[in-house]
Amino acid sequence: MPTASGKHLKESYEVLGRELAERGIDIGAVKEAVKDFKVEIPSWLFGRFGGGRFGNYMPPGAALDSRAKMRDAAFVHKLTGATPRVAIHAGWDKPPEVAFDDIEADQFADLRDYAREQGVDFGTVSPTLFLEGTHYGSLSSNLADVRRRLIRHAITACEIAEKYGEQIVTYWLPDGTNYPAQEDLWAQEERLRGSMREIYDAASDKVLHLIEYKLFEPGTYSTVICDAGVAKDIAQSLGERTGVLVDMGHHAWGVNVTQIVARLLGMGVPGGFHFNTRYAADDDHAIEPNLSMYAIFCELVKADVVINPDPSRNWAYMVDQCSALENRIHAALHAVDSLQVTFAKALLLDRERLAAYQAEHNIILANRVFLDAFLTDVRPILRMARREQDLPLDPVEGYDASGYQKKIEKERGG
Ligand SMILES: [Mn+2]
Repeated sequence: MPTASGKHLKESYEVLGRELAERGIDIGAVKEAVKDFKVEIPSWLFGRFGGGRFGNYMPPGAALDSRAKMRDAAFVHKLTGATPRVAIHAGWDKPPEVAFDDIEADQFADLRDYAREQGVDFGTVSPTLFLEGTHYGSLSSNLADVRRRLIRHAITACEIAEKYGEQIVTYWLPDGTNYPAQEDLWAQEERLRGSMREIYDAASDKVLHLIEYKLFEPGTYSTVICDAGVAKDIAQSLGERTGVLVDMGHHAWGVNVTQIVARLLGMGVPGGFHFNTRYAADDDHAIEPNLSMYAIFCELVKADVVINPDPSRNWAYMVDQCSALENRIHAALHAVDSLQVTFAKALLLDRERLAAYQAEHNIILANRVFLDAFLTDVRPILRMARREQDLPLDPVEGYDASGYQKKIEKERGG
C-alpha cells in the first residue's frame, strides 16, 4: 500500500466523487457507510496461540495474558475505529488461576470491565471444545463423561455471552476421524446433535448459536460438521436462535463460498463470517481485498446484513486469522483495512444495470458491471472517512509511527 500522506486527498476524493456521481452514487453516503462498518477482532489473535497450529510460537511482543490481549485489541480499535468488540474463547480467556472445569460466567466480569476501560467490549463467545482433555472428540465423543464436561462448558460460554458479550455463541468442533471406519459416522453425528440439544435448551433464549463447519482438520478423513449443509441442518433442528458460521478457510479448494453465502442469505438463515484469506488450506492469512472477498461482500450488501440499522438483521463478522510469521498487529490492521476497501467496493456495484444485463443474458456485460465496482480505487473514500474521525490515514503506518510495538516488546519480551 502506498504511503498516504493525505496531501492530495481532497482532490482525489473530489475527482472520485464526480466519477461516482455520474454513476448515480453519492460518495458521501459510501463514506458514512464505511465509518459504520464494524468487525470483531479475536482475543486469540494477539497471544501465544495465535489461532491454529502454531501454538508454541511466541512472536515478539505477543500478549502474555488476556488483559494484554484486550489492550492490543483496543489499540487496533483506536487506529481503525472499526473493531469495538473482541471475540473471546472461554477456555483461553478465563482467569489463569481457574481450572478449565471450574470456569463460571461471573469470572469474566473483571476482564470485561477491564476491556471497557481500554475502549473495547466483549463480542462473540466461543466455548473451547478442542485441546481440552480428549483426542477422541468433544460434543460427539462416545465417552459420556467427555460429552458431559464439554456440554457444561458450552452452557457456561452461553452464560458469558448472555451476561457480558453480545449474546452470540460460536461453535467450532474438533470432532472427526482420521481413518475410514474409525467411528460410526452417523452415530457420531447423533451424539453431537444430542449434546447441542442439551446446550440449546439450557441456554437463555437471548443467545444466538452460530455453528461453524470445516471440511478437514484435525480430522483428515471426516469432520462431523463438514459443510454448510450439515451446519444448517443441525442448527435448524435445534430452534430459531441458531445459524451458520462461514469461515473462508474451512472449505475444499474450489468451493464457491459466495454461493454458500448467497444461499444462506436467500433462505434467511442467521449467519456469521470468519474472515481470512486462504491460499492452500486453512492457513488463515490476513485478509486481502481480493475478488472472492468482494463477491461475498456483494451478497452481504445486497441482503442488507452489514450495517443494517436493526442490528438483529446483521450477520456477525469476525477476523479469524493466524499470523504465524508476520507482525500480528500489522496483520490485524491490514485485515480491517482490506475489509473496509472490500465493503466500499461492494457498495459501488450498480445493481440496476447488473439486473438488466442478467435479465437479457448479457453475460460479459453483467460481469463487467460487477468488475467495474471492484476495479474502482476506493482508498480516497477510506482516507477521507479516517481524516474526519481523526484516525491515521493508513492504519499500518499509524501503528508503526505510534511506538506501540517497541513498547510491548520491551514489556513482554520477544
Ligand atoms: Mn473460524
